[in-house]
Amino acid sequence: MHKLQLLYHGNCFDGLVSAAIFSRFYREKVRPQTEVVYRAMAHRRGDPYGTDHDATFFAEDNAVMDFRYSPSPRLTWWCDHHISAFLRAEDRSHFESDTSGRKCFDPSAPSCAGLLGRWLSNEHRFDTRRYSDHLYWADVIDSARFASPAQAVELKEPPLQLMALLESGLPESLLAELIETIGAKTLHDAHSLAPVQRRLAPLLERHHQTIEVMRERVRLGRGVAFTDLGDTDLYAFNKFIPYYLHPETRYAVTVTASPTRAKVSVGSNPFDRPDPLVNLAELCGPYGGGGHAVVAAVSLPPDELDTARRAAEEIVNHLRNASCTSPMGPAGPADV
Ligand SMILES: [Mn+2]
Repeated sequence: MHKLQLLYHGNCFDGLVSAAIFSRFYREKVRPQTEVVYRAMAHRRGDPYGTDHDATFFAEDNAVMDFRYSPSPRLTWWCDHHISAFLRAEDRSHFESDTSGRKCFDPSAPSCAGLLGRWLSNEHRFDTRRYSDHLYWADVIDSARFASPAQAVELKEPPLQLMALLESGLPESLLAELIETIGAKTLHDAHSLAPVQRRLAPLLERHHQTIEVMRERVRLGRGVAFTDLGDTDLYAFNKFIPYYLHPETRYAVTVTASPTRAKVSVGSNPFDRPDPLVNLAELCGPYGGGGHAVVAAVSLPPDELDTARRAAEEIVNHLRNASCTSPMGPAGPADV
């Protein structure tokens, strides 16, 4: 049977919703008799597609959603909104000279799923009205437009629990089941899947434990909240906890160590965005990281925790100095 390989940003609500919508679109509008092979992608040092892109894109059709561009002629569909989408300048020119009508990029889009939904409905006559709830939550989650730090941390709504579950890392088989369910049904149905419910209970318990550990450890200086969780197994932390604990936080830098990577997560307070903002994707770039201007990360192999800590220290210092030169001054507004 005809094969579509669908590569998507894994462990990410937006990546999954994008994959779900594209998969349905492809089988409804492009080629109904298709076997879809899903592949979750993660940002890492070096080229995530390996040295031979043509070999990575092995299927008849290869689509990438919510993840980096490749100039390989075997990449036939692409949609992304990451400002770090192009590894090299020539990749960007390659995309700009594309005339297939099957590639879409807009770094101003709050979510890839939202961008994909508008593009498929406007350019490819795909009815996305059934996905209005999906797209609403993808926009909220991927651009961190939560109503409050409490909404983002207390995780009462089912889509937010799905978000937390995805960030914790799931096996590819469950990711594929989730993509299929999200594409065919509601987010509520995806949330109700037995393997989802089974994993959620211990995850939410750990989440509350993480809040308490971060409460004890976070060091706030000049608006930068630094937390080192590298000696714990609390690597799937909710990135809004620092802003929930200390609303005056401008940037949060957190070191974590999981079995698969040492990581520095760098974010800016979405409820009180620093202005001017340090571009965090650019700040993480020299360490092999990337992401968005407002939230980015550096991921290293698991045995490079010390390197991650040194990178975190430099990033914290940079951000504290940046805070120093802001109009607010090092101590924030004067008391009145
Ligand atoms: Mn995204």
